[in-house]
Formats: sequence, structure tokens, C-alpha cells
Amino acid sequence: MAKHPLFDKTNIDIAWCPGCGNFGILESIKQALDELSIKPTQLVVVSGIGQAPKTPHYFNTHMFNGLHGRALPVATGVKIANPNLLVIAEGGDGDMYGEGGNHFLHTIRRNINIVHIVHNNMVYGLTKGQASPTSEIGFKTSIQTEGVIAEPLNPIAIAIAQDASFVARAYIGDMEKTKDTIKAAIQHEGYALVDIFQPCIAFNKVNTYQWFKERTYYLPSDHNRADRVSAFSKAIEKDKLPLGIFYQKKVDSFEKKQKIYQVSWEPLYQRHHDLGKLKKLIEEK
Ligand SMILES: Cc1ncc(C[n+]2csc(CCOP(=O)(O)OP(=O)(O)O)c2C)c(N)n1
Ligand code: SF4
Ligand SMILES: [Mg+2]
Repeated sequence: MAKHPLFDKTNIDIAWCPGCGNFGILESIKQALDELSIKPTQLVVVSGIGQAPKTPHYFNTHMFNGLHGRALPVATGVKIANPNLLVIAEGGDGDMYGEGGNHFLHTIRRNINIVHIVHNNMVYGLTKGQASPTSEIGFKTSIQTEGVIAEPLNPIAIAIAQDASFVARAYIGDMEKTKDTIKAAIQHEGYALVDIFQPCIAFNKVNTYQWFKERTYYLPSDHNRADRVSAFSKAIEKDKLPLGIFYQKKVDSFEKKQKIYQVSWEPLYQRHHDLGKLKKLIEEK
């Protein structure tokens, strides 16, 4: 009997290394979807290039696997065409914060109602172990032979500084809490970042399961996630890295602010389009 009959795929060849944190993320996503009674037909997962973006290959969902770093603009397009879909954009730290860093900033500004899951292993896994934007100072690789000298990007602090409407961090060593965080992100209306610490056992021998276990702690239950300044001060802590929902605010999503959707919630793709008018416009321009 399949654990997640709607989402499990059989006879697939999973390319991840045994023990990789990506397995736990895949399972947490399926659990979150099941517990929220979401059907594969209601879901689109958009990803880019890397180990993390293979996730939608491994379960039943509508998916779009595009260019390196470009999942967020595609996810935005999907959501605008049909705001009734649950849209998840998924990728790694290099894909989402490096190659796609520009899209990260502008998707936050728009507050499009999507879930943004980043598998943060602090390394380029697919290309065999180069430093990523979240690699720590001193991290040695075959390219950064003397160790990384650039300050790591802090996605949580950046997202709060830019006033993202939902900002959370999870650690895949705790699947139950990761699943709960993903559920909260799905239920949130607006852009929701879930940065997940995901050990890469093959190419990051520093930031291991043990390392994350020792250096993380959960935000206390009295943490006020509506208080942006307090959330930011938590986000820049360095000795120990907090986990949980740092910041959340209620504000209309990008789709809701669109005039076309204020008039009617009928998805754009279902509306009648006057192709003659469009042709004329293109010819005139
Ligand atoms: C435009 C472009 N630049 C570079 C690459 C090579 N490349 C593929 S995946 C990747 C980085 C993957 O790292 P990350 O996003 O952290 O994902 P992970 O594999 O660690 O899950 C790079 C640099 C590419 N495919 N396309
Ligand atoms: S190389 Fe790293 S990220 Fe890729 S599958 Fe192996 S453990 Fe996971
Ligand atoms: Mg990575």
C-alpha cells in the first residue's frame, strides 16, 4: 500500500545519493499536501536546475522544469494565468539565491501567492561541490581552494528586510516540523519563503546533519512573528541559527491587486480572447 497514494510514483529511478536531505523534503511536501487534502490536479511545481529541482520529477504533480534560476518568473506566470492553482517554486541555494537572486527580490516585492521552497545545502550539489551563495567563510572546495572569502547571503534577513509576507526556516533533520512549516506556507496568502537546511552528504562535509543539529534552535513560542524588527534581529543571529516562522503579515497578494481579477476571479486562461484585436495590436506596433 502506497504511503501517499495520490502523490507516490512507482518504478522511478531516483538520482539522489542515499542519505541526502532531499529525500526528507520530498516526503515532507507529500505529507503536507496529503494533510491539506490537496489533489495533484490542483498543484503545479516549478523548478530550475540542480539536485533540488529534481524533486517534482519524483512525485505525481503538474510540473515545469525550466532554466537555471528561473523558476520564480515561471511560477508567477502560472499563478497569474490560473490563481486557483497551488503553485510551488522549488530549487537549491545556488539556483534560487545565485543565478535566480534577482527573481528572488522581485517576487518578494510583488507578493505573488506562491510557496518558495529552497533546499539550502550551502553548496552546488549537482556540479560536484563548488561554493554557493550560502557557503560559509572558509569553506574549501576544488574551486575555492583557500576557502570562501565572501560573506554568505542571508536569505531570511533579505526576505524580512524586503518585507516578504511569510518567512520561515526549517531543518530536514526534523521532518515533522518541516512538514508543519510547509503546511503553514501553503495556507498563507501571498509569497511564502521556506528555506530548508538540507545536508549534502557527498559534497559538503562541513555542514552535516550533526552540524545543523548543534547549531540550530527553534524560535520560542512567544516569538512575535508580526514584529518585523524582532524577526530581523533573530534572522541575523550567527552563533546559533533559529528555525521556525520568523515573520508573517497579512496583505493582499499580487493577483488580488490586479484589476482583471478584481472584476472577476475567472482564470485568465479560460477567458475569451479576441485574437483579431491582438493581431491588429501587434501589426500596429
Ligand atoms: C546558466 C547555467 N549556469 C550554470 C549551470 C551549471 N549548474 C547547474 S546546477 C548548478 C548549481 C546547483 O546548485 P544548487 O542550486 O545549490 O542546487 P543543488 O544541486 O545543491 O541542489 C550550476 C552552477 C547551468 N546549468 N546553467
Ligand atoms: S550530491 Fe549532495 S545534494 Fe546531490 S543528491 Fe548527493 S547528497 Fe544530495
Ligand atoms: Mg545547493
